[in-house]
Amino acid sequence: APRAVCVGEGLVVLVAEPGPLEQSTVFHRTSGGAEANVARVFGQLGVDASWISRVGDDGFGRYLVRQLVGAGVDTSGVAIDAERPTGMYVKERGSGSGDRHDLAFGDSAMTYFRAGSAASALSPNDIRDTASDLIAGADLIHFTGITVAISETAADLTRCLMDSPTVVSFDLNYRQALWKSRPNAAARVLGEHVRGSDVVSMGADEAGLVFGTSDPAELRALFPEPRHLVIKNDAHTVTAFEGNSRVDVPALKLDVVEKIGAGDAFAGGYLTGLLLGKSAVARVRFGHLCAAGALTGHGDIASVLPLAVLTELAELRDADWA
Ligand code: KDG
Repeated sequence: APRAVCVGEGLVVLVAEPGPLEQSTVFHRTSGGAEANVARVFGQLGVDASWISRVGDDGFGRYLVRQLVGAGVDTSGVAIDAERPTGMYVKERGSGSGDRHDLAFGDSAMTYFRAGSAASALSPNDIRDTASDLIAGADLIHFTGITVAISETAADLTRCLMDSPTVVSFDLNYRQALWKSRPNAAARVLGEHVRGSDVVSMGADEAGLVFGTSDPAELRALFPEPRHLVIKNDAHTVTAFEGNSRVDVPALKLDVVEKIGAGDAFAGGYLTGLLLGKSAVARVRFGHLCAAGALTGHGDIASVLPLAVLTELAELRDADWA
């Protein structure tokens, strides 16, 4: 099986019932964190996946590790940090009416409790020892703009990863809240990571916010460096460049319940397709099919179809696809 390593923070997710937070009395606990989510998709699809991270020496940290192990992910590269807590965030679900009427149905508000978390202490030290073997043996390293943004030391780590000879996958994952103390740095630092990676994915909307354009051709002109550049136009279509070739693949038409986590599920599917040597169209369809699992539920985590089913659907004729 292909081997992949995902590097980034895992977060405990508390879904408030009902919102707004001032009135929430019940919280449903689940788990998230972009790179951990991707690792779990890999695990479900039979990719030999490892997660490199730091968690607190607390019940939430143990819970996150257990979730990853349950999905078949190797957690030998996860350090337990006795000094700092496991990060978390609270999710208030939009309903389009009722308590959080300011949020559209399918959108959610995220409130982070992660400053000073165990994972914010990620640094190049975390890829020495055990983890250095994981990195050396991997076919792919995946991380996102969240890892880049959580601290200076974590950004030092992502720069080390970019310098490694392994194929590096970078998902933009622009989180405005994580850049608010230095809003002008986002375009420069994230742009540097786009240029330094081999496989890059970004949402058209976030690309517009960070780089000033959502147009796939303009983004390709801005970033000719990564061999693979994937632009996701919300739920509608995904444009994937490989070198100079371009495919546009429509998404499935779904009743969207909630979007958080869909990008990670897409990345897990797309990258699995890449690791398995699938065509560009099949890779994007793998991504769409996995994203569907996240879009149709409230969790950040997608449960994905078995690989054999994904493969069959990815090979449909265009007319039978969407
Ligand atoms: O992509 C989903 C993630 O945003 C969510 O799981 C939380 O990692 C997270 C973040 O930092 O926003």
